[in-house]
Amino acid sequence: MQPGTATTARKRLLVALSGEPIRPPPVWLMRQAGRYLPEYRALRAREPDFLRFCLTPKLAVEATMQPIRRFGLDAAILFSDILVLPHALGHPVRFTAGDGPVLERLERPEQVEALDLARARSVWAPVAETIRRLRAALPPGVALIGFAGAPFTVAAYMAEGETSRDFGRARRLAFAAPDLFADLMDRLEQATLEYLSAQAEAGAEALMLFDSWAGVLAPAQFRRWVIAPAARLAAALKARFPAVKVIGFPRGAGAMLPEYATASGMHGVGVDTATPVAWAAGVLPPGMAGQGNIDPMALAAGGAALAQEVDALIAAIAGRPWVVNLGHGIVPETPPEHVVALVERVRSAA
Ligand code: 1CP
Repeated sequence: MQPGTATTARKRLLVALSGEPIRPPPVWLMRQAGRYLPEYRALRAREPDFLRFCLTPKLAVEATMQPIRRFGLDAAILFSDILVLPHALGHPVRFTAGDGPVLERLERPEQVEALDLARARSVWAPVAETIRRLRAALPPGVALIGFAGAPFTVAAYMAEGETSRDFGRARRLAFAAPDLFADLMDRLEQATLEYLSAQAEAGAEALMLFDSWAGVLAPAQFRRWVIAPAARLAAALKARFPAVKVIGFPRGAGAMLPEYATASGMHGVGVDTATPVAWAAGVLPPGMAGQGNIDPMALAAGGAALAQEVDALIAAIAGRPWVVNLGHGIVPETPPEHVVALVERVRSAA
């Protein structure tokens, strides 16, 4: 068979995202590629500039494939970063070793007006090439997930200029300069739709919207800056690409999760570690898949504690369509053998 033509294989991720409670459930892990893998550290050493690493198809394909070769996961996630989008739009972003991302702090209208979608299309072009190569390289049962940061989380990094515990500067800007913030959000939403569309056209089979900092918002702001854009993006992507599945991850949504799930119309919704799974499984509309939510620290610890967390998750999702994952990304100190143990436990427990 030609590489990439094995479309008849049943991809467990896509089955679960279609609303079917298949067992064993599909499993993949947020940040399944990255620094906890020695082969990733070796590959990264070849390109110290992280954004350039993300935008070099040969390197991004290899980083995406590394966990697939090791662990037999049900999905691959494009190797990239949510901050590739502001970078592509011409907003200054850089990654410093150890300290996370540093961006030009956005606070003036001129900085919003300077965002350039035409330029962005040419900067993100290599991402489409990475996706085409991945579709040809992936084993038949493994689905390919593309992704972007949700507009609020990307705006939060831009307004803050760096990471933060509470993104207070970004929240203050949204209240103090509502027109500027709304303009920024509109432009990011439009760019995100185009960026995710380009990924679907290149062959991504599911698209995930990471709203990692949604949980810092008060309810009214959560509705305006998290739920409303997610609903518009999901509707537009479903209309353009009927076969593609969309997943939203409003991390920290808490009591707002039911409203997000119902209003967003996603095929799947990510559930963070702090959220009770049995409650989440009960409030998601019938046929909507949940995704999560093992504590990344249980994975880092491994052993009996990890086995217990997996068993509890499998019990809590009985009868529901579900994608087993962590509640947030793998931490760098995680021993790779613990991922092997997690995958084995999911497949034998269910
Ligand atoms: O030194 C290095 O190699 C860089 C470390 C690294 C990696 C491996 C960063 C910097 N990003 C990534 C890859 C990445 N980021 C992926 C693909 C890999 C995979 O999942 O297998 C994905 C999906 C992301 C998404 C991402 N980046 C999010 C959303 C998910 C989440 O974790 O909440 C966020 C918030 C970012 C920003 C970012 N990029 C990198 C770091 C260290 C951070 C977090 C900064 C912070 O703490 O605020």
